[in-house]
Amino acid sequence: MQDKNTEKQTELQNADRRKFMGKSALLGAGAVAAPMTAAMFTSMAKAQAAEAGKNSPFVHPGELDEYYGFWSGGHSGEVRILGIPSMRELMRIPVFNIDSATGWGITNESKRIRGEGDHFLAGDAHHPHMSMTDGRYNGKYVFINDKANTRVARIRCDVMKTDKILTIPNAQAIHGLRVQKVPYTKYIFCNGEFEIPLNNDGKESLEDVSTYRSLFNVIDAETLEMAFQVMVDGNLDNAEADFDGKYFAASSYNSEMGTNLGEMITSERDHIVFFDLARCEAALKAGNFKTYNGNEVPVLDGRKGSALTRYVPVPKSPHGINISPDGKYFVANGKLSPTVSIIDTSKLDDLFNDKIKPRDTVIAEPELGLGPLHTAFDNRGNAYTTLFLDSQIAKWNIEDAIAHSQGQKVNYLRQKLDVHYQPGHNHTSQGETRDADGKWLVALSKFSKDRYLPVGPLRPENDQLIDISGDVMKLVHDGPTYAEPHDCVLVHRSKLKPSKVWTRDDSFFAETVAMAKRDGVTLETDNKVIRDGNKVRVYMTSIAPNFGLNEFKVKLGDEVTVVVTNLDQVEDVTHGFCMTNHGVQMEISPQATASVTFIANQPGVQWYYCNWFCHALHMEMRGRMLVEA
Ligand code: RUQ
Ligand code: CUA
Repeated sequence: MQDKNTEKQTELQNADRRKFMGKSALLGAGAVAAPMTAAMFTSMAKAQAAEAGKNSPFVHPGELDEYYGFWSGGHSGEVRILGIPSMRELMRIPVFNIDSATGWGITNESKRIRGEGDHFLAGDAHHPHMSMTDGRYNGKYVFINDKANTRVARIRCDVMKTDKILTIPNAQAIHGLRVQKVPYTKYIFCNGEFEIPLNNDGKESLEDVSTYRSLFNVIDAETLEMAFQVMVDGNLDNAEADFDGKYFAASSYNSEMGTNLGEMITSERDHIVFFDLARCEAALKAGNFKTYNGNEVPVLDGRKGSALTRYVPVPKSPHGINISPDGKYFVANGKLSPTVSIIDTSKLDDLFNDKIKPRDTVIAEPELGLGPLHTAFDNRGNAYTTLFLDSQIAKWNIEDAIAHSQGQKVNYLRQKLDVHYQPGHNHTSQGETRDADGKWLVALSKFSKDRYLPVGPLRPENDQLIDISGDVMKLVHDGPTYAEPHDCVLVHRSKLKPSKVWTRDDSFFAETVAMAKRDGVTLETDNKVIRDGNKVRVYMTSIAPNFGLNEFKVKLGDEVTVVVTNLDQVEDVTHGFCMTNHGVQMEISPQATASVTFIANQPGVQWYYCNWFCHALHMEMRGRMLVEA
């Protein structure tokens, strides 16, 4: 946020920077040029004269933001919560990563949730999406994919912790992920991006590309278990759901099934594949599926010619697929084509009943600029498309674009706004739901270049906040972020009611409670050491600034499990437990129980301490593990 003078200054600097960016952007591009017509310029000039919105990005000290932003943490593997419009980072939720502060990946509770993928230390999160009821956020869960290790995770929005992680079989590299919007999020679905042999056991078809497939994955949202998979032609990239509860869509940039860049971009058109949910469920019921790789997950055949799918050709290596909040149009973003393809959802029934041809569903293909990747929407019929190569957001009107394609002389382009630099996703406030409100747009720019103080060769990305409430878009804030947050969603704060303290019967630590019960221990009152062979379980309470046990004794080589229960009732009084020189630490928030298991492999006096600041005597909150040799 800046005053008038610095604003002018930055504008001048920008002109210079952009010349340089334009060149470097086009170098690797191989893209088609999109000349702007004179008419486009006039209409844009008009728009520039129009009013910018007056949304204030200022959230003064002590004031609260209007929206929760759920941000992917990219290849950091986490999810972050930002406040919008302040763009302040409010919390980090470890998911696929290991987190030293909370003990995610260290505690027994998190290891249970991390399950079979617990040995992975890395992840690549892309697409966070919240569960919905009737096309509106319901505040229950946020789902996120892990491209790196073919997983999907679920975050509980009451406590903002990951509560389930599923490794997807038969597929490789989960990319696009969306939730069913209507009638409610029964399913989430996600794309296996990389093509692999159906039975990928290394015994056959290693080289024979004709046996490679990508799978569309449908997951039960409540159990987070596989419902079914659909085999397709071509690979799969991004995904989207309609507002009728009937069709899912996915984009394919490699319809060629090439294995190198040249092969992947040969076709002028790739496709969007549509899935008919009812037909898929019927096929499943009728047992029309096969299984692979020795697991039980049903795989339906949705290749070309199947009743389950339809393939709509669109130019060229499409990336994002986004639906307008009125449910009328899917917009496929051309990436290597300067166009987006508008697909009329009201024509999908006819398409699936073979009354029309796939291309008949494409009612307009407006030209927007170079490198369209993703489109977001307001509540006034406008769409906002990121132009990766042009480093711009194109604002355009959907109905005008359709009228234009029908031969009417209307300008559909409203404005192009420079962003810094090279945006991937963008997202409007509640724009993927019926509650799209047209207030804010976030552009997730892949490069920050010169926007911040230099911090070494590795730079942050740049998430920019744009006021879209007026006739023209206005850039109001630059937000540096780490490790490519691909995507985010902006959820009005009224949709969420996070807990302030844990409840003692929470399932998050239920197994630890059950273990205590077997040991005859009441976690809320007892401080006890239980020996079971060379396994030692140490139960202690914590209440600022004391651990219930000042010391406990074990033998060298014992497997020690420390269970800490935080008895503080006061909001925000979190304790920690760190055993020095053992790589062990964890968070225990108010009314929670957390546990960690390690080997007492060093003799002598080993101090443990509380590492979340809790009290004036926080430094004194420590005790001794006495290890007998
Ligand atoms: S997708 S921009 Cu995962 Cu576009 Cu990254
Ligand atoms: Cu308890 Cu710091």
